[in-house]
Parts: sequence; structure tokens; C-alpha cells
Amino acid sequence: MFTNVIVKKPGKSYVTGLTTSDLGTPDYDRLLTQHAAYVQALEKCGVAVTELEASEEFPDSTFVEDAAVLTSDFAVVTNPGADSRNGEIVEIEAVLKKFYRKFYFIQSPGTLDGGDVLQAEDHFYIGISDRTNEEGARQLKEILESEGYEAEIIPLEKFFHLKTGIAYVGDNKLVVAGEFTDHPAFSTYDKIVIEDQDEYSANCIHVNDYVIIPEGYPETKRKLNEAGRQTIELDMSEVQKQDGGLSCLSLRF
Ligand code: CIR
Repeated sequence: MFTNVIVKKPGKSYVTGLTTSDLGTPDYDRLLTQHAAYVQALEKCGVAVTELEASEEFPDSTFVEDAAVLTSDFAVVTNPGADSRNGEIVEIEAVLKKFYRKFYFIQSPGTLDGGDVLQAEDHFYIGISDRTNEEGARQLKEILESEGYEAEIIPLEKFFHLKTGIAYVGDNKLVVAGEFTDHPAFSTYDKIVIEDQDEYSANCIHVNDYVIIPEGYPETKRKLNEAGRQTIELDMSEVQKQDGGLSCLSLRF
């Protein structure tokens, strides 16, 4: 069960943020509408939403997920792999102090983005990507194991972040796409396999009684509903343009 969520309003500088997608420049007003709908959907899931004010100096800072890894009783402040994003952790650490007393930190030369970390019950998967290096992954694994969790490092082949292609939706059920579909690390789960053309929808979030998915993926919705999950669909067009997905926009704990 999640009781809290942290989100951050996108600033106007969002449109100048990092992206590898070829989907065009985001429309800021449309983005604000989509972000407000995201907050509303989270509220429907029964969590208390803390919304941080926009900050223009960090164009990608609405993607709060990358700045921390949270468990029920401690927080890990990350060391984001993109230089332009590294300073985002200062605000996130300050906000997390309202909720946590126990902190760990990923230290240079280790880098780690929260988007590379997936929790499935007491087991964590940590992706090595362009943003998370081996040292960052190793540090997080050590922290998690010292706290009694299991942790496994997964080098990524193509995905941007680990959670770009995978989501845990409870009861041993895993949504998987692309390189994770037949990955040996996930062989013991009941898999909900997302076809290549629907890959973007593999980044969905399980929040209490709902799974929030991007709008426009009827097959993904059908598969999740068949697996017993209620879904909420959200238009994510302006978020996708900056390589973002549903998980990136919040810290859930
Ligand atoms: C970036 O390149 O850092 C942002 N434009 C997108 C970050 C997406 N975050 C995530 O997948 N956790």
C-alpha cells in the first residue's frame, strides 16, 4: 500500500529538457493539463499528493522518480547520471526529510537514476544504463541488502531506463516488454507481455487498487483487466516527447 506520493509541477523550461525521442517539442499548456490529470488519478488511488512548485533551472525535474529510491522505512538519495539533472537531488532530499529519518546516498563515481530501480515485494532490480553505472548499482545493492532486501543488477541492452520496459503490478505479476520478455531474471513471474508496438505502455504504475496506464493501448488495458487489475488511462503525449513515462512523474511510498 502506498500512502504518499511526491510530484513536481513542470516548469516552462521543460520544453528544453533532455530527450532522444523524435516526437517534437512539447506543448506546455497541454502538458500542464496532463500533469493535473496525473495528480487527480493518484488522488483517486487514495494517496496524499505532495506537489512541489516548478523550478525553471532544472528542465527535467518534473521527473522526480530519478532523484530517490524509497522503501517503507528509508530513503536513498540518488546521484543522477545526467549532469543537467544532478542538482535536482537537493530539493528532493529536503522534502523527503518531512517523511523519513533514515537516509542513504549514492556517491560519486557511482551514478544512479531512480528510473532504473524496480521493486517487486522484497526484491529489487537495478538496471545499468546510460544513467546508472556499475558502481552506482553496486552501492544501491549493498544498501538494500544491508536492510534485508534482495537486489539484482540487470545490464540493459536497449531500454533507456529499467522501468521503461517493466512494471510490477502485485501478486507475482510483471508487465514486461522488449528485452525483458524472455529475460532469465524474470522467469519466475506471471508475465503480462506487451507487444513491441505497445512498448510505451509497459511503463505503468500500480498504486493501491489501480494500475495507471497511458491512453491509447487497448491491448495493454485488456491484458491488465484480464489479470484482475482495474485501470486508469491517461494521455501522456507531452511527457513521452521528453522520454518520460508514468513512473517518472512521481515518487510513491
Ligand atoms: C531525462 O532524459 O532525464 C528526462 N527527459 C526523462 C526522464 C525519464 N525518467 C524516468 O524514466 N524515470
